Amino acid sequence: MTHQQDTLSVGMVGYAFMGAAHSQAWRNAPRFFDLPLHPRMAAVAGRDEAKVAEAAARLGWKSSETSWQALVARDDIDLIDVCTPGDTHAEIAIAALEAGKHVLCEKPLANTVEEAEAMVAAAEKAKASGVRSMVGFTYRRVPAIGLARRLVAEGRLGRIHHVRAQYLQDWIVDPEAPMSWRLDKSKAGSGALGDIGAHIVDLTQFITGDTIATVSGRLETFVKERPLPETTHTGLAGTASSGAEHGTVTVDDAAAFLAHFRGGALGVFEATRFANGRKNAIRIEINGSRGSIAFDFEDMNVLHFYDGDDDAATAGFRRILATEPVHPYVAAWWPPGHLLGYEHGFTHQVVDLVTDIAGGTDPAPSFADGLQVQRVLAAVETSSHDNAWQDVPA
Ligand code: SOE
Repeated sequence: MTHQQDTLSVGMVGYAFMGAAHSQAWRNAPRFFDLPLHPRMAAVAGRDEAKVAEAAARLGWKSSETSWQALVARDDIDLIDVCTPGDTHAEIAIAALEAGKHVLCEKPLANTVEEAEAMVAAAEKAKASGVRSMVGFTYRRVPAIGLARRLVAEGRLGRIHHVRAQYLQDWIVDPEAPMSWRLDKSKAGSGALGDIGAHIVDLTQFITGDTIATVSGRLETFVKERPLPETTHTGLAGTASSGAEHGTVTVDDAAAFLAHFRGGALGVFEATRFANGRKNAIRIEINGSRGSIAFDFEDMNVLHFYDGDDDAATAGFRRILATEPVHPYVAAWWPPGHLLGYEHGFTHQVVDLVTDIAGGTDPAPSFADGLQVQRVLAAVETSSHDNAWQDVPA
């Protein structure tokens, strides 16, 4: 499927926050990792001709298109990278797969279970002709998270009893923070639940190798009306317009839920954009019969590990700096102690995807994994609505 033997020609849709992160990854991956195919940053698509051309020049893309359809129609492109809001994921990804392009799609996979199911069907069909697809849960590719999964898989935690996960942000705690697409259900599907709750659902299932069977949750929208934004945005929250016009927030500001894993573990989850002072805190603690691990993305190079087999006199959580060459992905970067950051997960994602495409293997997380996370999110919404525990279909 590749355009030239040793090249993977990439077209990206969208060029805002995620587009910038993905661009950096496509640029950096071949500079630090020995890749089997060389990514060629062929084109970026967006609706505004001048802005997309400026973004192409700034982010390193060779050309630009003013519609995703034009991008998908180009026969010099092997892979479509979807970095748009959730309401367009299904349409773009399915069209790209049907055109024989590999697809990398931002999380959450879609805005509804139905859309996600259609995407999985398209991905399964395309797979028969060697077309690959992946959903972008990049935090899986933080070295300390990879180490956590390895410890669980090696049995170092024993049987898992507790899974505790929080994703805490505060970028809309100010009631004057303006409306944005992330606060609009028709664009984003859901609020904190899908935007950041999806990450902790994926991460905890990735680390434990287990899946969530049933949930009981509550969603809350603390601020229901917000000023409409100015057209220019600064940061996630943007800038409010000086006029008094307001829009209605149609998604959750926060989600809290209990979960029961198929393997028997009890889970407690929290996803919020109102945790004043917490900027991007992804906190995960897992307790097993032999030990525990604890992680916080605000100190993302570190994994805390408690080994219950240690001598009682000296046992305690040890702070592992996951920057050794033996830790996942780290050997390609800097010497020990020279820390990695947010953007490295995106680079690792490109490395894994390109390696799978070249090797003819299935990338993970697959669209089916994305659908499974979507089912958990939908179950939390239903549980909140019905005030009852809700099973997650296997
Ligand atoms: C905004 O809440 C956001 O950018 C999410 O959309 C990302 O998935 C998360 O990684 C950081 O926060």
